Order: sequence, then C-alpha cells, then structure tokens
Amino acid sequence: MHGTVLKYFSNYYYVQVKPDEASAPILLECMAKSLLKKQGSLILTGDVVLLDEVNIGNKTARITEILPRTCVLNKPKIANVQRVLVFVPLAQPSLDLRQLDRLLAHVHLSGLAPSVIFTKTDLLPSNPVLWEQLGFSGLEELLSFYTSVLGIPAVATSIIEGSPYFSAVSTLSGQLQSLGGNWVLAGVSGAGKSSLLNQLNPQFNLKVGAVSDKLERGTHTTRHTELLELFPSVWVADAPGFSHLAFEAIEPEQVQQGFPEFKAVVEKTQCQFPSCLHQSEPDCAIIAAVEQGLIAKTRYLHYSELLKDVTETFESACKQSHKQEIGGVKQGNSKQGGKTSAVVRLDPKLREANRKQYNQQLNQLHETLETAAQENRLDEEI
Ligand SMILES: Nc1nc2c(ncn2[C@@H]2O[C@H](COP(=O)(O)OP(=O)(O)OP(=O)(O)O)[C@@H](O)[C@H]2O)c(=O)[nH]1
Ligand SMILES: [Mg+2]
Ligand SMILES: [Zn+2]
Repeated sequence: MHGTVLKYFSNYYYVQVKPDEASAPILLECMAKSLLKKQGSLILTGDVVLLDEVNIGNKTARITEILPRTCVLNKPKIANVQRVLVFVPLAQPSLDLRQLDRLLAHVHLSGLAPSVIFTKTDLLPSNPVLWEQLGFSGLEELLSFYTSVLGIPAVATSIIEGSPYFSAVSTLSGQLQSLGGNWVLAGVSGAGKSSLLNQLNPQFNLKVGAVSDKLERGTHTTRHTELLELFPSVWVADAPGFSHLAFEAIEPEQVQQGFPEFKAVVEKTQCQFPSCLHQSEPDCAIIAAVEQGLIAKTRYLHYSELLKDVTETFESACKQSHKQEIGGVKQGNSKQGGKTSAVVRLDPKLREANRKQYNQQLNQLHETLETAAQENRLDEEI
C-alpha cells in the first residue's frame, strides 16, 4: 500500500492512505523501517511512501520506501509540491523586497512556480518617502510590477474585515481552486501564513503568534510543515517561517537562473563572455538592459547582493575542501614581491570532483541539520 506523508510529529509520520478507490481516506501513524534510517533517508512532508505492517483497525503502519520525488524545496523543507505561495508582510515585520526577491530566486532555482501574497493591507505604509526608497509609488504599482513585468501572480490582502483588499481573500481562494495541486506557504515568521489559512478554512484552527513589538519579528509559531486539504484536489502546506534565507548549495553562475527576466534579455543579446556574472565585465547585455530600463534597478541590485553572498559562501567552502585535498595536489611556483613562493593548485579534474563533493557534503549537512531540527522540535513539543 502507498500513501502521502502529511506531517511529522512526535517521532511519528502521519500518512494518508486510501485502501481502495471507493473508501474514504484514512490517516495512519507510522514509524520508518530501521533500514531507511540507516541509509540516512530523510522522509519529508509531501513524500509518497510505501507501507507494510498496515493495521487499519489500529491506524498504524511502517514506512518501507520513499517513492521518487518530483521535487524538493529546501526552505521550507517539503517534497512533491508544484507551487509556492510566497508571503510578504506590508508591515509588522516591515516590507522587505530584498527578502522577497531572494525567496523568489530560491523558488525559481528549485524549479517551482511562485505566486506572491502581500499581507496586512490594513497596516499599509502610506509614507511616500518609504515607497520612494522601495522604488514604487505605492501598492498598486508594486502589484502590477510583479504581475505584469515579472509574470508572477500577485495579490494583496488582509484578514481584518472591512479593510482595503479584504475581498482579495476570495480572489485568492478562486485562484487556488482553479490552479489546483500541492502548494507550500513560504515567508518570514509573522507574515500571516497560518492566519490566512485559518481565514480560508476556519476549521484548520492553526496556531498564530503575535509579532514582537520591539524587534518587529515573528515568534516562529508554526513549528512543523503540515499538508492540509483546502479544497478537493488542492493541498496547502503551512510551514515554519524563517528570519533569513541562506543559499548554500549553489554556485555563483547559477544565481542568475533565479531571475527569469535576465534569461529573456540574454536570449536576445548575449554578453561578451559566456560565463558573465553581469558585474563589471565589458559588453554585458544585462548591465545595458538595466541602463535602458528593461530590467528594474532594484531587481539588479538584489541579484548582485545575492551573488556576493553566494560567492562568499562558495569560496569559503571551496577553500575548506581545498585544504582537505592534500593528496593529489600539484605544486606550482609564483613570484610575489621578488620572492618565489610555493602555490598549491588543484588539478582541474580534482577541482570539478571537489565541487561535486562540496555539494554532496552540503546536502548531507542539510539533512543532518534537518534531522537535528526535527529532534529539537520534538524536545520542544515534549
Ligand atoms: N493587522 C493584521 N495582522 C495580521 C494579519 N494577518 C496576520 N496578522 C497577525 O500577524 C501575527 C502573525 O501571524 P501568523 O499567522 O502566526 O504568522 P506566520 O506567518 O504563520 O508566522 P510563523 O508561524 O511564525 O512563521 C498574528 O498576530 C496575526 O494576528 C493581517 O492581515 N492584519
Ligand atoms: Mg505560522
Ligand atoms: Zn553580462
């Protein structure tokens, strides 16, 4: 028998199964087969799994295998979703378009489709200086930029009845129903993810938490990722929010894939260098497009900041694995200030192997951290 993991809680996986087409779905409390644990296979919410030792009366079973995934999103950690609903608060915590573009890049790099929801329109900032700093005249222009220029569906709403854009909740509900599939909610802690799900279906009764006044930060109320059936054939996963989104397992050249409007430009006009990172290289099509107003300056700025971050992480990880690769190194000579010093250079083949090793190590690290986080959550729940 197979089923879908809806959540992990207190050391058990909750797996929904349908014993046959006609029967109603049943939720089973499952442990994982010890071999799966030994192999280090991490079972995720959204995974389709094979089961044995199924006891429908006791509602228990054992997970023996994880079926191939269509995709995995790292933050929040979930498998087999098609769409990500990115939450961006307009206030409390304050509107942060850099964080939004980072998150959109993360979703695009994971090969998923994002939609954006700007929350808390009742607290909409009206200060024109603030909007000017953000590069938009107001919310309408912001919405139209993400929807029309970037082609990412975007809505703004509030859970406070009678406030501007309140009716957009039903527009969103219509969109979710017409697109269908599995969705995961992503965004900073305190953005209003759980609150909006409760608004869409009050029976969910999800826990919500206040945003701290002083720090203007959420309090990490949602602790685990859980798939819920919102409408027939529409599943949504409420997930823990985060404070900062780090990009670890990617290389600097990949960052631009997180900004789809760049691709449209280089498809028409190529940069002089195929490996151009669009910073200060000559004859760069992206820099020219920014100057001509074809690419928004804020998006280019957010790309450059993310590129810097990724490059720093990548270089320090490469240095780290470089040191460990003492066997198989080539000794070269270079002249510095009249002195000859020995430089250690890696064989290019080894460098390539190093990158792969580096990515593998990072993936392993992610899994170890996630297991540790799950255990911590467990401790907190107890
Ligand atoms: N004024 C206002 N407050 C809202 C709105 N939506 C949510 N909130 C408040 O924002 C706070 C955080 O909401 P949550 O739904 O817990 O946020 P979350 O994104 O699920 O946060 P985490 O679970 O920590 O990731 C709560 O105090 C909510 O009542 C809104 O539209 N307007
Ligand atoms: Mg929450
Ligand atoms: Zn370029």
